[in-house]
Amino acid sequence: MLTLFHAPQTRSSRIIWLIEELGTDVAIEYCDIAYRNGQKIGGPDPRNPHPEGKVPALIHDQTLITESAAVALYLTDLFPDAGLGAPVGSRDRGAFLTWLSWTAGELEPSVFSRMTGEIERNAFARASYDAAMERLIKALAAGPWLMGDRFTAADIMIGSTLGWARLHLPDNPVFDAYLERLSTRPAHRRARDRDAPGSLAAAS
Ligand SMILES: N[C@@H](CCC(=O)N[C@@H](CS)C(=O)NCC(=O)O)C(=O)O
Repeated sequence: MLTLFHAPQTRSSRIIWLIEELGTDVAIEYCDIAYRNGQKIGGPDPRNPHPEGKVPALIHDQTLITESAAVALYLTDLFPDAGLGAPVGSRDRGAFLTWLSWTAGELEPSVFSRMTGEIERNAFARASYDAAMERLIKALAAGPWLMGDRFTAADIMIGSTLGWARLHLPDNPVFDAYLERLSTRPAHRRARDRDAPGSLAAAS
């Protein structure tokens, strides 16, 4: 049994997208969180098993998995037939792990340093941001997906970050074309419909 603890318009939204791409059955527990985008919006939800009260948190039977990249790896390993990951021993495994980790370790901090203005005050932050953007543009320019012809969970991790951070990225058509390709995926649309509780009912 798989259960995802989720709050709308947060990093757990990308896990709903992944679940839709995988076509697997995962129960979604909509829960409260204390902060969104740095703003206090409530308190941690006592039902949420994440040690810091954050989302995403995934429970698989008795096992708790947190951190989006770990959740993405866990699910793609659990459902290898969906072809959204890279099994141990496959040629793509190294690149796949690299992009998942790079999103959390390099891309997100770079985007935050751009959003907070840190890159204007700190030469190292500026250099890291520029390097991240250069690497990403180069990787996406070949396309259609991050790792070439095959769409993977790394596209979900990177694509969701680029989506919410688009205004803070360089004005480069490579980003727009990539985001456009991602937005036409049926699973992406279905994930948006499931993001908030009752959102489908509200829309109809
Ligand atoms: N590195 C974590 C970050 C998780 C995270 O910060 N999630 C935010 C939502 S985007 C959250 O739950 N915030 C609530 C809080 O800080 O209390 C991941 O990628 O899973």
